[in-house]
Amino acid sequence: MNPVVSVFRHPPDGGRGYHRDTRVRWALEEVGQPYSLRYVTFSEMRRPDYMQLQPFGQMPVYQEGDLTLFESGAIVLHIAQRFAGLLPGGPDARSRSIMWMFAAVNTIEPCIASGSVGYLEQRLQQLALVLGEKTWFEGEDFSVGDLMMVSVLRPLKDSDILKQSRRLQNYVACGEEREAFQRALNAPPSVRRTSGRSDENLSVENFAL
Ligand SMILES: N[C@@H](CCC(=O)N[C@@H](CS)C(=O)NCC(=O)O)C(=O)O
Repeated sequence: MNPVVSVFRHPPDGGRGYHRDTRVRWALEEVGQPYSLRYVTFSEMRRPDYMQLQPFGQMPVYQEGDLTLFESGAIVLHIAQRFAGLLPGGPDARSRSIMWMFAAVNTIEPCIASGSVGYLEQRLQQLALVLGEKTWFEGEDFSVGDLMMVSVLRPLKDSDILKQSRRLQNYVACGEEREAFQRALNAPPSVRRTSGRSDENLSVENFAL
């Protein structure tokens, strides 16, 4: 049975792919694994049956047979380990690729969430320095580390802070140009929201988007 990924029925970002299901669907697209979607509303995410799957009442949730996972980082790592295509062959390169994945969710993403511009500028300068003129962190080969780093940096792409770094801007653009990313971004068009509030009677301000 194909994996099932939960996605917002009415994505508050209007379908721009900034929610954390995109990284999961991108990973599945990269490895060529077909999947199904479960559309959830904010209210449904508060129901006991959903909270048994995701104790914080958030998305994404990933279900594959008897396995249920939450936390987008854990899900993407599982996909990379379960299906070929996102982890390099050599053990050292594999570990480095996973290290970059953690750097994205554990160092860069919290820094973005902190809202501290000075702190973020410093981290991004350091990140750009390590990337150098390489296309990806492991050189020519795209890996799960890049998938997660691009996913985390994407929401900054129109901000002055990312515009300061040609390298990181190119890096994000290269990620977004990948066919697998485009498939993840453009599917499923049916969930796109054209106007209006995100969900029934629950206020969006109270949620992590
Ligand atoms: N650390 C979690 C964060 C999940 C998260 O913040 N999900 C957001 C959508 S991107 C959400 O469900 N927000 C609704 C809420 O917090 O109620 C992950 O990476 O999966």
